Amino acid sequence: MVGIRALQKIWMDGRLVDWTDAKVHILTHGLHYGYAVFEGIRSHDTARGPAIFRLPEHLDRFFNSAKVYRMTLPYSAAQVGEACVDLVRANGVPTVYLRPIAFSGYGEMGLDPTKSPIQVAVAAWEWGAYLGQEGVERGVRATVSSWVRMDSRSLPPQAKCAANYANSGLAKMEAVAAGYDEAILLNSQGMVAEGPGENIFRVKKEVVSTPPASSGILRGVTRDTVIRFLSDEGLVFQRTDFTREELFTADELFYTGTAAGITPIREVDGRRIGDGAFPITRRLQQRYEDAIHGRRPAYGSWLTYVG
Ligand code: PPE
Repeated sequence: MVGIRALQKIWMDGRLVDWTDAKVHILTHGLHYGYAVFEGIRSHDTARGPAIFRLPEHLDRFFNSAKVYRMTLPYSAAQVGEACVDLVRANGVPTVYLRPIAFSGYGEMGLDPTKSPIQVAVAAWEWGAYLGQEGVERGVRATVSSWVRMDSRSLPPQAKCAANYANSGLAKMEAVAAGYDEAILLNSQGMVAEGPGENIFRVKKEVVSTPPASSGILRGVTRDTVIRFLSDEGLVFQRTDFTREELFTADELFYTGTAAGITPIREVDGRRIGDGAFPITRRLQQRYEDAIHGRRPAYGSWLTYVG
């Protein structure tokens, strides 16, 4: 079963190749040891054609992730950004998810990746709501994972490395096997960290909070977007740790992410969150939809038009 519908092109090592030709050797180093860093970016349709949301911020994180892993990319951020723009244009589909990835390629085996060449690619495909359209509308059911989020002493969560997603995958599979939509991971101090592929926000008595970067999370671009929205909405916001029980007693909870957008969490481990109305989450969702589709001039600088 293949869920992904092929588009025409993929950018690979400096050029656009046909979708079916974007292949690697089975001894690709990064495939064996998880030595790959990646990004997830979205482009959306706007009145002025397709626009990529917060491309420079994603590129910045991409190159920071590479730096943590001593990876020197054979392309500049500007070149990878151009690859994203060229790819959206070449495929002719305005609403896509973009996946830049850099990884240790075919060269040597063994744990030192610096002996293998670094390959870079950008793929794009159509990806609907990460937790389903119904999840965006009605909210999802989450469970606190028995798996602990890895921390910066083991796998630095702020670097978006493929290896981190083994931890995410364990949590995700556990949640789905238990009949939930998604997991919430605690950090090694027992405080709430994030979802397997999303940041998390809590609303209590009109105060909105999210765990700080020091809680061991990926510093999400959507998280940053929401923080800006909160300031523009005049809402009280704090970066603060919170506990598992503070999830249960929240008035509203929601996930944020490029793939997930802003997705309400309506239940955590059998406890209904708030009264189910989620007024602040709904306002933020609306603002986000407007921003990504170019309907809010105040956020116009976040859009890179494909032309
Ligand atoms: N935490 C994690 C662990 C994470 O993977 C993501 C993105 C976020 C937070 C939110 O970051 P941002 O997208 O910059 O707001 N997860 C990506 C999906 C991973 C997947 O392929 O599955 C994404 O949303 O693109």
